[in-house]
Amino acid sequence: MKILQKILQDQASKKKNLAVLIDPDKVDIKGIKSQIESYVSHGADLFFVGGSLISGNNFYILIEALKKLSDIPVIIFPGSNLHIHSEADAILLLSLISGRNAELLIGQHVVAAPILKSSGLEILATGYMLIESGKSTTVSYISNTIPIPSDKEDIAVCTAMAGEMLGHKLIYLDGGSGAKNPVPSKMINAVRRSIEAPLIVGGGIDTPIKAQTAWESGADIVVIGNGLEKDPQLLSQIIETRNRQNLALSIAV
Ligand code: 1GP
Repeated sequence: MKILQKILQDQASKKKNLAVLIDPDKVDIKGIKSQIESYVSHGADLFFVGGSLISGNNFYILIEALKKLSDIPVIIFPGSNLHIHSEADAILLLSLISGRNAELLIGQHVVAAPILKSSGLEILATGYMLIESGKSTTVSYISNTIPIPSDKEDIAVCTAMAGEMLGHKLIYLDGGSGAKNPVPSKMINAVRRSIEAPLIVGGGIDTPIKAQTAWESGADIVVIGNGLEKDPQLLSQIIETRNRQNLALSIAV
């Protein structure tokens, strides 16, 4: 089954997903096997692989290890058009619709298009929105864009609606990796009510309660990267929260 189809199916049945984001520059390749085995045994739903800056060969090694050691979909979350590897299952083709940097709206996509076309990767067209999160983030600096203020739900709603109308299959609200404040629940909820597309939410979600809040507010997929880098034990608590959430929703259906 295609990954988008599975995400849509889970959205329809109100099944919440957890994506574990792995930054190739931050993994210890020597310990990667046990790290991946732990993610698999705990029950992660998706792997996102990426970072704003990727400086070594770990990007390729990591994707190949994930494919070898698990059946969990491996999705590239690219920081630039250099981050393409056909061994992954899919790529978030991000268009930074909260910004006005033409390179990240369409420029890099034009350059990458022929490579993506022949890669065999499933292309997940994603309207990517940066939300102000209490401190300046790497992604905001690198992308040279201003995030949407966290109290401006109307801007977020109209941006997400426009992104969906332009054909994006997924909408991603991101506070940026290591965000001080996660995307506010009021904004998640307002966006959720204004679009049909599955909603991904990430950035600064580093406790079970923050993950629960994002899911309850309408996120279909919660992304956790930094929190797990700092505390690998967090995964079991977040998974427990996801399972409780899914059980409650399945009883309510
Ligand atoms: C960043 O949404 C992701 O782009 C995840 O953020 O690393 O803060 O979990 P964290």
